[in-house]
Amino acid sequence: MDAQAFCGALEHRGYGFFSGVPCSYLKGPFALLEQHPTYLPAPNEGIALSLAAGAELGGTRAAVLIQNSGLGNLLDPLTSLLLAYDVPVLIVASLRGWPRPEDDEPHHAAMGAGTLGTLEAIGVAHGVLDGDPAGLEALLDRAERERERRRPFVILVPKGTIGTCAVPAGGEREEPELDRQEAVGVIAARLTDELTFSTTGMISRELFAAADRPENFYMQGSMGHAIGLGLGAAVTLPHRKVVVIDGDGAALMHLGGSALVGERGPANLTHIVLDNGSYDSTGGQRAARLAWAELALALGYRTARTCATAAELAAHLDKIAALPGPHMVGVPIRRGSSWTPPRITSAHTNSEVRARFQQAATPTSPLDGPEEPAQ
Ligand SMILES: Cc1ncc(C[n+]2csc(CCOP(=O)(O)OP(=O)(O)O)c2C)c(N)n1
Repeated sequence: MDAQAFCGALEHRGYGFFSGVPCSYLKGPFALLEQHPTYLPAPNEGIALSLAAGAELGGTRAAVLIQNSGLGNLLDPLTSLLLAYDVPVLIVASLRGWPRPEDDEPHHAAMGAGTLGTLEAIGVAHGVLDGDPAGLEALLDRAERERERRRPFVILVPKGTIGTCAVPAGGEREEPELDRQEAVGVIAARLTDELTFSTTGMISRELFAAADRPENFYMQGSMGHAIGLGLGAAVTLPHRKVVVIDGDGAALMHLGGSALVGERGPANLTHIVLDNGSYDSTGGQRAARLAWAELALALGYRTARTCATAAELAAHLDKIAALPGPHMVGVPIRRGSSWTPPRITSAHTNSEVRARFQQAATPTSPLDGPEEPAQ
């Protein structure tokens, strides 16, 4: 089905407010909705749903577009806000990992198999789009009937059901000097024995391509949680240096993790945010913008700096290697990339990534391991 026809059908039914977090299966609708005056790119799917509920309370029909992996972020406001206060919102969710989980990346398997059952378990009506415009109208009719009962409705979108169209260029700032490959290349060249957590999507694939090493934990899936992983490891392994390579969209998704970094202040943690102002891995959709260095200082990080060139980034990473953190390094990078790095699963299963990382993190058992530092 054509993306224009899909969005047109929603607007025809009176939907006038849109929010969401992108999925590559919904690239077409996102490209069109980004041009809509009342589209708000949400930091996470739960916030998208609360924005939509606010719009509904204000009298405007609202729709939220998400990847089914984001159902976990959205379940609380779906159950304890929409269902509890009778607020009808239309949710459009892609179906990664469905119908055959083995045809998709492993981090989509459990939610792919469990999306329909989860909705059934909480009693939210839903239907799977088949790419036929008449099928969409039938689903929107069902959404209408749920709306009369003041209930939400979920349209589930399998792979290849809605066509893509080009994402409009950002154009709101000067083109950064670095691209993702260059920035990750500079960082990777400086990694020795640091435990390194890289974020969901292309950034992890880029690190894998630049320097595959046991100390790399490629966190595909669980978007926004790389900083939580890094902080947990930094606090429990204070004798090890920990580097988190984040995307701006992911860092924003669970920004609370960064607040805890500032509050706890682990000296051995460096948080690098590659900032392209977009969700590049899912097609380059616009993301909310933040001044990462300024924000980190306000949160309590010990040092923070924006590095816009390869030379500046290299010199700064060398300098802070000898200084106590936590450090924030913001790196403006261009949207898009001249190549597509390979998937990590082309070489390693997730279990291998985890096992060799653990071996590198604690080569000896905790009993013979390094002594606890004095408190
Ligand atoms: C909870 C959740 N929502 C959405 C996605 C889909 N997704 C995968 S990567 C990505 C974009 C990440 O953006 P950013 O962190 O800025 O890194 P970039 O892709 O720009 O390198 C999105 C939206 C996901 N994996 N999980």
